[in-house]
Amino acid sequence: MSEAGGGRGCGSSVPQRAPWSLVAATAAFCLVSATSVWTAGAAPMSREERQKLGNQVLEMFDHAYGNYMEHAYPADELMPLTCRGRVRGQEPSRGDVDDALGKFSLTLIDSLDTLVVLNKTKEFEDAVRKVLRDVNLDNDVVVSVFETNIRVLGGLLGGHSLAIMLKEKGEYMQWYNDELLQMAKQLGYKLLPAFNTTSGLPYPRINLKFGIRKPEARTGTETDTCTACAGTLILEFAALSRFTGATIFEEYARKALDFLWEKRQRSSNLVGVTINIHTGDWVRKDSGVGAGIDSYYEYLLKAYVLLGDDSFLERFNTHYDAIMRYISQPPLLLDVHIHKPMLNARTWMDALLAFFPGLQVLKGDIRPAIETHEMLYQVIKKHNFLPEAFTTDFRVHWAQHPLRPEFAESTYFLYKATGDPYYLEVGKTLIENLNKYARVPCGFAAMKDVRTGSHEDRMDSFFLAEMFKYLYLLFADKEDIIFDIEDYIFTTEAHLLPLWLSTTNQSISKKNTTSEYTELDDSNFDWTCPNTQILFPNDPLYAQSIREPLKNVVDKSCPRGIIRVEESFRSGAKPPLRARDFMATNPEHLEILKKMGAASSIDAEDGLRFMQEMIELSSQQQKEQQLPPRAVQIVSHPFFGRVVLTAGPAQFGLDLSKHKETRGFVASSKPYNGCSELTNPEAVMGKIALIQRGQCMFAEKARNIQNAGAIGGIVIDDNEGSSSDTAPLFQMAGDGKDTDDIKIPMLFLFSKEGRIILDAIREYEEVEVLLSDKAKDRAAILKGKMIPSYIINSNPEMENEEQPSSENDSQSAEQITSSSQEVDLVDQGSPEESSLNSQPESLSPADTDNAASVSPSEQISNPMENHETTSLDGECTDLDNQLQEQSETEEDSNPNVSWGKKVQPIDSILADWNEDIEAFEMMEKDEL
Ligand code: DMJ
Repeated sequence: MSEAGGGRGCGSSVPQRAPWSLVAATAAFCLVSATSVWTAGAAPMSREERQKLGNQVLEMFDHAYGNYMEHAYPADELMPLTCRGRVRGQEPSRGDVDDALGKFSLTLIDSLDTLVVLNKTKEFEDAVRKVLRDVNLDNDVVVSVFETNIRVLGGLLGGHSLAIMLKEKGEYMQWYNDELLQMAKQLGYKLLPAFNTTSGLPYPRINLKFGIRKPEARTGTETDTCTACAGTLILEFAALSRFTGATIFEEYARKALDFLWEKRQRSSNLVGVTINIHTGDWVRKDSGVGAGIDSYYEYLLKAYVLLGDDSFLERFNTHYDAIMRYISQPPLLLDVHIHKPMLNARTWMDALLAFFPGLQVLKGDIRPAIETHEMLYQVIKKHNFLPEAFTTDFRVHWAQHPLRPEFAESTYFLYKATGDPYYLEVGKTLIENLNKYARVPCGFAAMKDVRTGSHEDRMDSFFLAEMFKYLYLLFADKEDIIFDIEDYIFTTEAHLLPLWLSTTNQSISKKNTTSEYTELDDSNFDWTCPNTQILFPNDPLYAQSIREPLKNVVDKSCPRGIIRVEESFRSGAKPPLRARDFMATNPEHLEILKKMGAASSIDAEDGLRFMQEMIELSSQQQKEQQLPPRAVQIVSHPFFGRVVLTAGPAQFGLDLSKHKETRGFVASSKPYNGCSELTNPEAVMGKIALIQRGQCMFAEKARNIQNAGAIGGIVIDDNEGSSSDTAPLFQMAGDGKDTDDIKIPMLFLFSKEGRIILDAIREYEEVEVLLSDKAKDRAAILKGKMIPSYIINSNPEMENEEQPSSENDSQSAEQITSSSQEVDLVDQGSPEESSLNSQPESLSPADTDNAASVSPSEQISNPMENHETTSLDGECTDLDNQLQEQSETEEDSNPNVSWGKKVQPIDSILADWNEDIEAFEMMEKDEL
């Protein structure tokens, strides 16, 4: 294997050999792995335990990959609840999410190099043969250029990179003759028409068969794309060019990056979330490090590492400086406006930003990486997973979690950089949570709602491409991997590209490197190499000391506003009018409102923030009027609580958030619509009645089944094919009359979720469910039942032992029920059980969220007053102090950061006023 020698060095401390030789293993191109120097802090984890966890990751991968291959392949993805493949066009459309699916066996391609990392060489060889035999890249499907690039092109190139490595070793893949590379090239040519714009930014979508322009293409009318979509191509495209010698790919990807750089907001050096591909105007001017932008930054730094082109590092460092100045408010990363970077654009963060600490490790900026990672970990500990979006005071903003790997990625890189065994414990928790909450008989299911624990029929391909790689590598020693991972760089989808590409076919970069960078202030560019041995040579407690002050940041968080603003009013100036206090009948308020944007730039900023708060407040209020979703958990054999369906609540009947859950066997009512007195009361008596939606009011159905003796009801949508994946949940309204007579709980399931219960009845006859506000712990559910112990413990090793074959889990579970491994939980008193019992139902995360329903900015109507109040109960002092210190430090070290000084000219603010309001509204609409 040749070494990477082409890239620009990092100053004199860079080792002569392959400066980025640790890129893949540590993601820290200048960091020396600190794993060997660790001597104190969190208790070290024994080799034995690490191996055990590594084996557990292997078993989990087998469960995910095996079920995909058995039940879904050649479809793009597995639907783990219904245990079948997701074929585009055959399922209700989920919108943009489906643009990753090109009928090209996505999950298989995305999994290729994971197989090699996990030492499954034989399976890799089989998988490559299948790809070559079965995959068609010429389907009449419109796909996302970004997703196809990172998952499919990246997957083929990662597969090719490891195929040639294995071939060179002489044992496996001896027959391989660059076939994956040829496929990658074919796909590369299919993507090129997307770049046919004057700007060079690619269209967001392309038809694999018909391209962009042909009438049959059904695409090519888009005007906007996201920054990450246009800026996350260079690694794959450059690798394709350098592997094949066809320079065009690298040229096109470079041109798109050049254009984005040109269009950066010149005073803030930030980029927006979406850009017009024809005019280059920013469409969304909010800027963060998460959704829509994330991997643009990642690829600038990694392109420098892989291609050795200084211009990429210069750009990255310029952006990084801006990110740290405006977006980073450790431990938070908050979106701002590109042209008003001191103004936060929202009060919530998205889960995609969890990759950023890993990128900071690569950059060598460890402290903020540790801080943000710690904050994220505490959010995970609160909700078991990272919700898609969460507020600055750590409430759930968007409750979904599609098993994203970003946090595992950052955990891995932080472990490699610090050697702190704390990060191994973090990884262990991730494994436990996946097994406990996401594992279903047929794979791993995304979380529909982290608060209820309900599932979605979805297992994205990135779960196999990334999650298992990072988790396995976290616990692996060098000898556990059959090749030297340090010779590779990870793409954003964790595909491996060899560093020796930096010295291959370099002519492209030489030819196209622009010389515009002379205009930049070179002092921004950090050419030195942070090195963990220098950063904390004698202080193995370094990482711990950074985490320590943050250890209660989530549990004891106080709602926070935009601290930098609040600080400026502590001196006694009159606090600004806040949205929550505004009364249209108050003349003083109206006067203040009139003044906003007219008298001074500070007033204008107040006005802008006021508008932002009004919009947030109104959307918050809308949300508050809605009851949170509920859960239907199937507890009988063979589900044992492992399948949780998202259910809509009713505005009448028993409120499941206030009462104990209702548990019972299900029975279909007759008539099925439940609109008249039931003719089968004996069948539904003491059971949970299933009723079809339609033909009469929900309340009428409830009364009819209640009169027949049912203890609860589930209304199933009559609209065939409807699903909570594709339609927003709603609550069942009453009939306009007094509904106090309805005492039983009623829940609503869309047709697809309802079908899972109906199918279960057909197959197993007796189906028992739990109606509740959130999924219940399996140990508590199964108390007193004779069930296999692996179900309780989620102990995959035992699951393996007990499953006689790789047949589907339902059958295996059936056999195990009567095996000698049965456990009676009556006497066990597991810790989970006792903690569940000791926790009042009303303290569920969902309720807590509801209780704290006022938005963070609203709660700080008077910062001083609020500060005192919260300090009194002793809960918020640390965070407040820390944030105050941070704010003071920022002001000390960077005069630009002072709110009072950092104001834009009033006319520029006024000019942007309308656009901002539109942007806020848009943000609220499309969330991420
Ligand atoms: C992956 O497909 C890639 O990591 C991408 O860059 C964004 N995130 C998803 C997984 O969350």
